[in-house]
Amino acid sequence: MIAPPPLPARPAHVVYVTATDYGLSLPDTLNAGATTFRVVNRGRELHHVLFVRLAGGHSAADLARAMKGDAPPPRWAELDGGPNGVSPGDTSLATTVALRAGHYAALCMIPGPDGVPHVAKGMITDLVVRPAAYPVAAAMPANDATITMFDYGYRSSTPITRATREVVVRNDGAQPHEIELARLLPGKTMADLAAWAQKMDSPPPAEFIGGVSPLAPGKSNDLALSLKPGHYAMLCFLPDAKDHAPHIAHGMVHEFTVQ
Ligand SMILES: [Cu+2]
Repeated sequence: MIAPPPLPARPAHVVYVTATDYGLSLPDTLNAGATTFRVVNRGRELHHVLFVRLAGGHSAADLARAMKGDAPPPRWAELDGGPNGVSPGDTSLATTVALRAGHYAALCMIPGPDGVPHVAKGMITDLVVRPAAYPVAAAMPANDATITMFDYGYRSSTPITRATREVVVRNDGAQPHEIELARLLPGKTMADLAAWAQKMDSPPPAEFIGGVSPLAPGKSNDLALSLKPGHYAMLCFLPDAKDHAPHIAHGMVHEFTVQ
């Protein structure tokens, strides 16, 4: 009997997902286990990848239909994160998702200037995850900080600095949450970013560098950081379950400076 080779501490390969206006290109089949993704944005609008695990034999097309209008994801769809929004022309930070065998949809929920989420323009595709030969949890990378998301805010186990590399991001809230990481352009403030986010119809006062796409309560992703000096904000744009206002309006913003 041949033993499987030992697993590297960090997954050796990265799956690059190409985003265009309006499509996502990625493999249609992957193996279960900790899988690291980066989004390459070849479009003119902001894009991310959100992995949604589908139960009950549902497909990506079923999910697209169920999410028409402003409807929240249905009960059979579990938000599993992924690499969050990255500015046009850039490649996102690497985000690791513990894929489990089954059927997923990969999609972009970010709206354009017209307010229509990209998923409604066809930016959604099916992903089949095959069973792996080893336990999924064993392959998640080691980490040096944990960021906890809650209703409504972020808590970091240790300050985020230039030296911070692997971060576990976990949702301890009762609602889904995300981390969108923005680096403010020189001279711009959080107020400028908040004002821009209301309409998104002008060039943003920040660079979006990725993060963790929406995660269901209790779920986690790993985020690989390598931050250059600057003024950053992590934000959650998800609509609130009660008043539908984006979570940034409930104070879900964390500003920090990297020296
Ligand atoms: Cu949130």
